[in-house]
Amino acid sequence: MKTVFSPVELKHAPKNEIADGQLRPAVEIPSRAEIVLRTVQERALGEVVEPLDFGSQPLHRIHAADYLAFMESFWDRWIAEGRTAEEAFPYVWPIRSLRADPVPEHIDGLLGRYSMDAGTPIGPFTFEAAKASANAALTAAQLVKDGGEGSAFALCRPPGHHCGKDFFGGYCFLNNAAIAAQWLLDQGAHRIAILDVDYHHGNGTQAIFYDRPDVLFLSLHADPRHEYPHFLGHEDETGEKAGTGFTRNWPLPLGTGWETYSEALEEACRWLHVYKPDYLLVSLGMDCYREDPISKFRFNSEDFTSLGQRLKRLGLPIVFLMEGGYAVDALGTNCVNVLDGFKR
Ligand code: SP5
Ligand code: ZN
Repeated sequence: MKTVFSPVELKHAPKNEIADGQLRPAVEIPSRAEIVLRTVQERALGEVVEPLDFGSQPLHRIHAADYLAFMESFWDRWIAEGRTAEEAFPYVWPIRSLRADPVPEHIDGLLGRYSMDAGTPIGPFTFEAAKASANAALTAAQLVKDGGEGSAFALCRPPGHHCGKDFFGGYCFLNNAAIAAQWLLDQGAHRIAILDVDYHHGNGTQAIFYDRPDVLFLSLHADPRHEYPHFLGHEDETGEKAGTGFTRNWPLPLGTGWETYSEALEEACRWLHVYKPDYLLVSLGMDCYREDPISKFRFNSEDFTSLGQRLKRLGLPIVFLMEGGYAVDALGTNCVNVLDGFKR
């Protein structure tokens, strides 16, 4: 299986995040991608290729033009404001009773207007890295569509599944899976399924496709009653309008291990079997691991192999896209276990 990765993805290098009432060391850091890359090479998963540049058009198919313009211009504005902090955080949001529009002109208003949380710093090279990450997703999709590959791995960083049409958050700035899904549809595919196995609910991806039947969104994750993103990912969210029935969520209790997880996974696989997508995109987080520093599931490293093996049995063309996973020492092993399990 080929891996798609660009060193430009490493240029987003957050120092801190706001968590637990503190400025804490960031967990979504460049070494995550480096260890996955190294393990891909050590275990000879397959060739590593650089992404092609798909330009801005595929981004505009998912994200709002004003959001993309904000992301593109943000760091220059931050500097022009005379801000000296080496990374930016939002602190005020247009929640209930406040107006998202008109879009503010003040830099702090803009940050809040286009974000969902205070845990996702923006630095000088954040958007450049996010675009490289999206290009990795698109290139992996193209390898499977035109390159004669039955599967490909987009080593995406920063991740994508929390950010929506017009907001960043959850360490995500461009929704890589959504961008790749829409690109495949625009190339002539009829139905795409996205299976999100990151520990956190993929709120951004769900919201983007919530009213559409051409993208089936399935997510297994920690119950949002007890875990980030807190405000989406409940069992009763099943889509709306033409998309009714094309979203499914399996919120699972804190402490979930492979035994419980795999039962929910079997249900998700049945949905995939019925839907018969042209392509399956897997939002692949490794944060279900028992040692993950911000998560509370109990996967062992071998369970990631089982996950890959189960996905193989679906017999679908598949694009893996990396999302979360913060136990850096084991991240390479856990990620390549999925991909290796899939190959076997
Ligand atoms: C892509 C992805 O996995 N994003 C996750 C974003 C989670 N951000 C908020 C994490 C808050 C964790 N709080 C628990 C801290 C334990 N000390
Ligand atoms: Zn996650």
